[in-house]
Amino acid sequence: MWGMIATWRMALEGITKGAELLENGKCAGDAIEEAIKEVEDFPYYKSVGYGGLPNEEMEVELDAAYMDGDTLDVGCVAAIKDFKNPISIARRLSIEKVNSMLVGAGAEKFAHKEGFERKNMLSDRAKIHYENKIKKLKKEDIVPYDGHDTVGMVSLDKNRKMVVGTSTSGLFMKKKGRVGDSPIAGSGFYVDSEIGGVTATGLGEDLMKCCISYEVVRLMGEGFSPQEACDRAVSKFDAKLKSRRNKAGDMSIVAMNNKGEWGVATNIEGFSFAVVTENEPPKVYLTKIINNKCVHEVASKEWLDDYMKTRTMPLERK
Ligand code: SD4
Repeated sequence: MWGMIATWRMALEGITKGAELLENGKCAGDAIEEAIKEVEDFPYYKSVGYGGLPNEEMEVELDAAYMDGDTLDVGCVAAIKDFKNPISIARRLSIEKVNSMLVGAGAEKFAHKEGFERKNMLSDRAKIHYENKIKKLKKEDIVPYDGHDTVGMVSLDKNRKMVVGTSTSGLFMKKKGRVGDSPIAGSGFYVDSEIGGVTATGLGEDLMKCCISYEVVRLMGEGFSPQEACDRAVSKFDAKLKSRRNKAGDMSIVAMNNKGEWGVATNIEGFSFAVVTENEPPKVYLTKIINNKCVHEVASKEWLDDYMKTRTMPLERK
């Protein structure tokens, strides 16, 4: 059995490419890297790679991580600027025994020395979003945009190796140097090939309070199905944050075990995700929450068409 699961509709083209690799016997790491690069390179996604929205200072600072479920190696970059594919840098770092998580200037120096491709990641479209936001600021305080479209993917190959990867520009209008959950093991991602893998998207500051990805892998290791493990973790942490702090940030997680079974849970309406397995062609699903449980429906053609139309629609300066 092989398969991939990923956060958000934007992962569809990536997992389709990853599936081809997995089907042809390539490893889970190659599938993840190629699939995430596809999302990083697509200019119309506002929260991953090129075209990602900038921080308060109009700089695109990116976070990414890669984890190998066989060796438990983890590599991460955080707040890195001006490199085309942060996921590839994270993968390269994952084989280092020390210095495997690098931030800012240190990450850039490493990437430069290793010959990774440089690119100005601020697109014209992202600049317009920034300028429009700045104009609105005369009326309101600066607050990070609360949309959240980090791409996180789990892959399983024919040899039962599992890998997880993430890539994000984090929150729009974040402070310079702000790092979310996406490059933090246990919070934004976790994988153990003997059990399964998980990745999260949502408000990083809250996801980190829960170490949610590790918790879901742990629950799967205790025998829960991916769906039960996801439902349990999201409802537990959503309730905990609400009781201790009166509110819980957005949290959505996707999981796959080493048999290719998958599960998804969220505390928001309208979460979408993409899945492919040996038995199921690449598909986008939408979740609904019914009685604290997440129910998944295949996205309609109308929904998919509308998604691409709104993403690529011309953007005007206000
Ligand atoms: C973060 N979890 O940096 C990420 C946000 C997210 O698109 O999912 N962003 O907090």
